[in-house]
Amino acid sequence: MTETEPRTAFTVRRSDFPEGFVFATATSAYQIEGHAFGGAGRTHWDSFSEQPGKVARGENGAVACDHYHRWEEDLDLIAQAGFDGYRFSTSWARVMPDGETVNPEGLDFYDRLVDGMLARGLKPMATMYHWELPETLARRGGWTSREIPERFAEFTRTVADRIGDRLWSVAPVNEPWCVAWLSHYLGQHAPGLTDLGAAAKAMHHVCLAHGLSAQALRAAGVGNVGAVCNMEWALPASDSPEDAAAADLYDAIYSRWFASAFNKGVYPEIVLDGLAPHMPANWQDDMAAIAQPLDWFGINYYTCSRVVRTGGEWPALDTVPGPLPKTEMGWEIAPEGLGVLLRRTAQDYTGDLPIYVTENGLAHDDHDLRPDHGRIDYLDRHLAVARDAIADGVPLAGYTIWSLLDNYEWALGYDKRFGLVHVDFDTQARTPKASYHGLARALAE
Ligand code: IFM
Repeated sequence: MTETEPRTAFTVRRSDFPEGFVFATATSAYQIEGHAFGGAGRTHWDSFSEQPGKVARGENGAVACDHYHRWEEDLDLIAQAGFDGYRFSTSWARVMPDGETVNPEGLDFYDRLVDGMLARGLKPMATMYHWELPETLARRGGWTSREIPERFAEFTRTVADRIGDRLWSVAPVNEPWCVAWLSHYLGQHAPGLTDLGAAAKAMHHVCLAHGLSAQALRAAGVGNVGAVCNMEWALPASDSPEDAAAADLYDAIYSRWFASAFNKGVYPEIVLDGLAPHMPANWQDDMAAIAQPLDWFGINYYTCSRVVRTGGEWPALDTVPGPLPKTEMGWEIAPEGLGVLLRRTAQDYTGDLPIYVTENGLAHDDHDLRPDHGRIDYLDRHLAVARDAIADGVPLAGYTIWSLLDNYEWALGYDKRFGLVHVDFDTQARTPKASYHGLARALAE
């Protein structure tokens, strides 16, 4: 096989990784559970999807994959593939429909789910927040308000008091860049704002939420607390110094802001140059609370971006399509970037701390159940890069595939299929894809 020929079977296998390396797969609450069930409250995604033009076909997570009722079948699929762990998330609006008052059914659901994982030998890897903000809190300003980090810490303590004794690992917030920048500056996710002032506040409050929650989790006796940040490999679109500077700024906003705040307690100066006038009052006083000691650091990696300098107001940059083959999301397939970001994160931010790839995967054209060889190829190439990073000394301790199931891909609705398992959204039938079977073989070897 040549380097460019697509792989139709995994070449990488479990034995290529160190003893104890954790292979897992991931989902998130709103994307799979079915928020119409079990007394969950309305979230800002419910209201966002009702706004014309915000979400493809106006789809929402009311039913999603009906995981609320089918969780046992789904956990069986994870265990039968030979995974060691399951990265799931808890919905704030399920546990506290108005953001403050506990819904016992919500806590009961996560209790059953965690016990179900343990019964199947799966490590419960929890994320406390994967984007479904209770609508009541969204109406009070959401992530632009300082109230949210404090309420969030309360919520995570409530979850920890119920299931914290059985969790293998916990991260407070999934992909803080999406919570803040994508949702308040780029306007692509709920609440859909395009406002630099709101984005600056959200960029800080989501960091504070991480820190206060990490403190609350530890106070509740929970161990193995980490962080999950998404990173993109930012490349200048041309050789010009302007594009190089724009790519550096893009990288700082996307990939360095959170890694630096969580691990070093400082924000990159190059980003503060633009955000400082809009930051919440006395934000500097929160930096010590943000930089809580962590047990591990997670990176979600999917793609690279080609950055250009534009005119106009700070940050005056944009991205343009690049030349590499693309996934169904239109994202370039650039496994090399995973290696670059793993090495840089260890070197500049986390040192000896274990790093996990907490998400990697692709949307593939799986509508008709033909073998998803493109997914096998994508995952195999990224796994090979992860293996090589370990050989170079990166303390990478695990790798998580997004996603177990085809699910609700946020503003793009149900059309983009990321699952190892196909979901028929009319019947809710689950059908493992070729990648699922191939992985099961690779993990067994
Ligand atoms: O589906 C999302 C997930 O919710 C967070 N990380 C990226 C995935 C693919 O876009």
